[in-house]
Amino acid sequence: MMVTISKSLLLVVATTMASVVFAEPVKKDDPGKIVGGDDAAIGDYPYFVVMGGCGGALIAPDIVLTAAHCKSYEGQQVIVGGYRPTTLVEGSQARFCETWIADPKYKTGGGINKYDFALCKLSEPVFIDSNVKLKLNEFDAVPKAGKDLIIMGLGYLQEGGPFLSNTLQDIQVPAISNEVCSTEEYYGDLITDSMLCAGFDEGVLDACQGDSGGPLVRRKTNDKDGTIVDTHVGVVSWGEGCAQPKKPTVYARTSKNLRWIKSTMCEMGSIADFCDDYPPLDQELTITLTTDKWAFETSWVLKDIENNIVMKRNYLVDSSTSQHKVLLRSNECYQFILSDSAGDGLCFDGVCGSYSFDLNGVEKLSENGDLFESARVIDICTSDTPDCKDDETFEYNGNPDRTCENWVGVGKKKEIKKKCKKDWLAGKIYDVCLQTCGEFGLGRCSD
Ligand code: 4AZ
Repeated sequence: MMVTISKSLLLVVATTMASVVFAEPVKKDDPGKIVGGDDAAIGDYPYFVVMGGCGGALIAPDIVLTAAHCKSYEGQQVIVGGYRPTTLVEGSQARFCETWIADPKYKTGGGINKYDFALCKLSEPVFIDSNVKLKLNEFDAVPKAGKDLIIMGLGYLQEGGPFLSNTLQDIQVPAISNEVCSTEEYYGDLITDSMLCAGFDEGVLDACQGDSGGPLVRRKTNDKDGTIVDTHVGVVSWGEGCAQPKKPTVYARTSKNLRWIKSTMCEMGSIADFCDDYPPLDQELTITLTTDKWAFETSWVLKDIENNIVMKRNYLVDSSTSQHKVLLRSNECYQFILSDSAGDGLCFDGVCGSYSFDLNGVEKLSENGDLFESARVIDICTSDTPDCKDDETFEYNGNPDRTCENWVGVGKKKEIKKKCKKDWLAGKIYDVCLQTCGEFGLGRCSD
């Protein structure tokens, strides 16, 4: 646990950023409420962004994720790879916030913030050359309670300030389950699913004013090649005071807002890889139709929500089966309109055709041709399918060697199936080990 305080601190009077004073270093044995961080080493958090009053994280070469309750930073200079409040160190790069968008779901009041997310698009991208990578957490079940997380920032060194830090501070704090964080002694019903609490019961180490917007990360180090992957699990958002017992910092939970984050990034014109084909056509719909004895009477169209025709078919061959594959966007609704020009459905002389829909390999609907006369309208809505890859933060029973691949994927097929079906937090292991379990027909990767 990192509990020592930096040795030489240039302390900035918070009220007037212009008046800079040198103060005595904060002593290690200062009582009570210090935020309690260590000086980070230069280069430890190459994605950390100094926003001037808030923190942020570079989540794509040209996008910073921060908190909505920080002011709009449009036009403001920021420091990517920041380590000091107003000067550059090795690895720091200054940019300007070109555009700033706060989450429209963001709400503040009563001392709390909901959906406290905002994005800033940089004037120029920053390509970080480091063995430390940052990715966004996709899994609501992560982090498990008790898991060590890291926060970093240049915020107040103690509740009420007035001193901000002159060097980037970091601390490790354990994740607290929402269940515990919603008990009366903590924050009661102020905690929602889209929040995440982290900190010690007794306080002592904590984020504070000025740390807002900064990332809460789960660090994984690959011992073999020394690469580090930090998973962004939350944005510093709110809390009662700083480092108070049973009043941990509450973070905006990254996994709960990925769709907004990603789609907004792409709408802002980000160069993030996933924006190349945004919004992605990643939902495969298969339509299978068997005609009746008067095939030419049968036709259909598939329309999107704006009434654009996505696909249409008119048939000719009697009593034959055709299969049509079309890629749709996630989380959108489409309309399938099947018509029979003679008004006798998909039937002739009591012999009917049929049709069925299969989304990503899962049958959604199958009907016989006698359910309509002239037209049958079917709404087809897609949902989000997580990328078909294992959650890299998964480790069974806290053992770093028991990852999806190394624990789940080793052994006989039957054994693997059993492991995949095991309960893990609120779900099953196959919810997080998509790829490994999928290979054995259990996860979403299965055919
Ligand atoms: C703030 O004002 C703030 N200890 C952020 C986090 C916490 C308190 C205040 C939590 O930005």
